[in-house]
Amino acid sequence: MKRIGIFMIIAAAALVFACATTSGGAAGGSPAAGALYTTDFESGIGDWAPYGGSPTIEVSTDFAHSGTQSLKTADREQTWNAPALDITGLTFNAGAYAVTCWVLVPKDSPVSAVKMTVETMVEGAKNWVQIAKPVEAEAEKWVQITGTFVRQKGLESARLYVEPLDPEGTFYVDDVSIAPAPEEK
Ligand SMILES: [Ca+2]
Repeated sequence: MKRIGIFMIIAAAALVFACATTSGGAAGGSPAAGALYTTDFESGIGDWAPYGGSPTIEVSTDFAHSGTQSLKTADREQTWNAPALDITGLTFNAGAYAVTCWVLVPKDSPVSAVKMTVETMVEGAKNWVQIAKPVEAEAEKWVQITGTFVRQKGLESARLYVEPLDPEGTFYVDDVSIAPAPEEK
C-alpha cells in the first residue's frame, strides 16, 4: 500500500513537470497573438500547393527556421513558380492583414531576393498585388519578409505566394503567419 502511494506521488510529480515543460516550450516559440493562420511546416505541407507551372514543393529537413522542417521549392523556370496558399477563407472579413514569413536561399541558388504577392480575383478580374517589398537573400541565412494585404471589396479569391525575383533557383520558406492588422495610412 505504502509503495503504491509513493509511486503515485512520483507519477503525479512527473506529470506536472511534463506539463510545465510543454507549455513553457510552446510559449517560447508562439506566433503573434490573434493570428488567423500560422504554419511552421513541422506537421507537413498543409494546404500549400505549387503556383504557376509545376515547381516541386515539399517539406524538407535541409534547413529550418523553427523546429526541424521547412518548405522547399525547386525546379523553377519563372519568377512566379512558387509555393502558394489559398487565403480566400482566411480573409473573410474586409480589412488589412499582416503577413510574414521567413526565407532561406542555399549557397548554390541564384535567387537574389524574395517578395510576397497575392493573386486576387475581384469581380471576375485577376490581379497580382505585391504585398511585401523584396528582401535581399543571404546564402544560408534566414531573412524575414513582412507585408500587408488589404482585402478589397468584391474579392472572390486570394492566393498568397512567396515569389523570388529570379526565375530559377531553390529556396526554403518557414514560419508563415497571417494576422489582422491596422490599415496602412
Ligand atoms: Ca519549421
